[in-house]
Amino acid sequence: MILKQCLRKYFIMGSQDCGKRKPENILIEAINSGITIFQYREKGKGSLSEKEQLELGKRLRDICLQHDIPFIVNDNVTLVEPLNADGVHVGQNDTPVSIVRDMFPDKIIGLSISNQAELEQSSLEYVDYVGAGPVFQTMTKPDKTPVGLKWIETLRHQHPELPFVGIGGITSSNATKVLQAGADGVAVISAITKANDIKSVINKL
Ligand code: 3NM
Repeated sequence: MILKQCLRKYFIMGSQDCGKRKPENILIEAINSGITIFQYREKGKGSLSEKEQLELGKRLRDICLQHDIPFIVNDNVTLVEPLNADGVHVGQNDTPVSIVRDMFPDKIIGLSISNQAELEQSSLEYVDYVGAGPVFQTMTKPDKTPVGLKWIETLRHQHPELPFVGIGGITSSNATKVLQAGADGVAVISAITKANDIKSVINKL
């Protein structure tokens, strides 16, 4: 599948996002409901040790493989090879994308870009897609100020062909606005991990 299509419904999850539910079960339900790509993001309060990350990562990786869903890891480049990930997503303060590209010439590389200054300092030539946000206020990253739909419009205007997703505070109620503003897709954590009815949420994304 071409990357822009893969980005359409981008699900991100780590064990810390799942409450009492099993990450494996949430992932399977999300895949059966129509997500198009998955990122394993084990991060922050309640996240697993490195050894446990590797174990859960392998189980989630296998589920994606069985269903032909691209599997991306967040930040941690040391997980890419052990998990045989399809790609890695990094932030502005993680391993620089030029180095990530040297390490993984053929993998998908994603980069978070939240504003014009970050855009100008980013080496887009090494990047396959961008995550733009937080579009709206989000409890998953409560300290980050939302950049709004304006940033989505600005990024699309400046880079008409760049594959990118909006991220941060996106729900079934506001996803359409993010797409209309120019994003190729929407990336969500809590809209899916906290949903009572995962299928219904993903249908509306
Ligand atoms: N990155 P939710 S916002 C992981 O702006 C992440 O780069 C962001 O979680 C960014 O869907 C975010 O629960 C959190 O709002 C997304």
